[in-house]
Amino acid sequence: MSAVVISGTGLYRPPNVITNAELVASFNAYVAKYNAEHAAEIEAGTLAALSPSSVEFIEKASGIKQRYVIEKEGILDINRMYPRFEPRPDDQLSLMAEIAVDAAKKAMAAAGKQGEDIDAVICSSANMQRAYPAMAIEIQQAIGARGYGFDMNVACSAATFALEQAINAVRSGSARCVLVVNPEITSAHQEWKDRDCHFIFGDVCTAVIVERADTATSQDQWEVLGSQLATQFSNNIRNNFGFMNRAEDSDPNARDKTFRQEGRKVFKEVVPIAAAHIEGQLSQLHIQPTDVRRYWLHQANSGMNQLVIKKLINAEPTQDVAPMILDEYANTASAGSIIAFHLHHGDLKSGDVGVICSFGAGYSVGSVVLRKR
Ligand code: CO8
Repeated sequence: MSAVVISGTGLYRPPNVITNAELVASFNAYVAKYNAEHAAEIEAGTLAALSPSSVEFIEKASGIKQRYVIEKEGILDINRMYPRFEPRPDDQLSLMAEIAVDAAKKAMAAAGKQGEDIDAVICSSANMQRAYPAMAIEIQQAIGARGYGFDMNVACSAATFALEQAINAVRSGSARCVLVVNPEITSAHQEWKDRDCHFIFGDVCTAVIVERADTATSQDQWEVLGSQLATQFSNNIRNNFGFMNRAEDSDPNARDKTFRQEGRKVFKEVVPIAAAHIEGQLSQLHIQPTDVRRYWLHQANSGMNQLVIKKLINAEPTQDVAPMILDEYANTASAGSIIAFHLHHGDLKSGDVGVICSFGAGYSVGSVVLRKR
């Protein structure tokens, strides 16, 4: 059986930045307007006043300083507070496919691949733009790939779970070279009106080429030593938006139809799950956690990553051991650990071992152990 390698990655970064200061100014203007409009009910005690947000809270609680978004004006408009996307005709490339193709072309260039070299496309993301046809098939056509394509969703672990499918497809021989794309347009399903989570997410797309080692020509190859997935049901991160909303006669704009979470519970419960997961996988591979040169972890909260690393190596984490990209990109759902890998692997040497690991909604955790060739 041929070894499997990651031979190229690509990143689409949206053109617009929203800083915490801009976000909080807009949110607090919305809060002032809401409270003024509902002054009588608030005074009578029949409605709770909304509380303002703060830059200090956001940075201290999460480590996030800004986020990239595809469209900014609609989000900051206090009479709207979600992005404004133009609907496109069916014969035009859809937005999600467009950002996926951008990231895919960069990953293909890094791996030295043409469209015809790719024989499977997996589009994996926390939310799909439509039900069907699969986004992956539209992307497959746009890049001129052969074979097959399919979509999948495991929320924050969508990328690592897709990597395992790609690795297994190459190992089993059902594909020789797989493109995995993670277009995360989180701004469309983030709740920008809720101060508990309005600062969390950003838009982005990542792409990874997974192929047989004996066909890889890239200068930058990472052999897959193993991948491991685990899930455990939890309602602590949930979004009830779905195709049955209409049949249920429920309000499509109700609060439960966008992202919501019990952030503190998630923090407490997911940290030990993630640390134990990585430790267990490394142990099976006879690798000590302290012998791992770099951890490319899910990017949801800087404190969470510090605790995971402390549990693993019993030392203070540094940017060198576990690089954070959260301050600049915010939480990009499944793409976070892949962005960290994409931006922070160039300095590693042949033989160095690294771990990509995601954790989040589901709960779900996925890890891929790599060795630089
Ligand atoms: N400004 C000021 N104060 C605030 C704000 C704010 N914006 N928000 C909350 N507060 C207040 C609270 O009301 C609370 O006040 P009080 O003590 O009086 O009740 C106080 O600050 C503390 O609030 P929290 O306990 O909520 O604060 P935390 O320290 O727990 O920090 C975090 C909140 C940052 C959310 C933190 O809990 C966290 O990061 N948890 C982990 C979350 C996580 O990892 N989630 C994973 C989600 S991502 C995922 O799985 C993908 C889902 C699919 C993608 C969806 C895309 C849209």
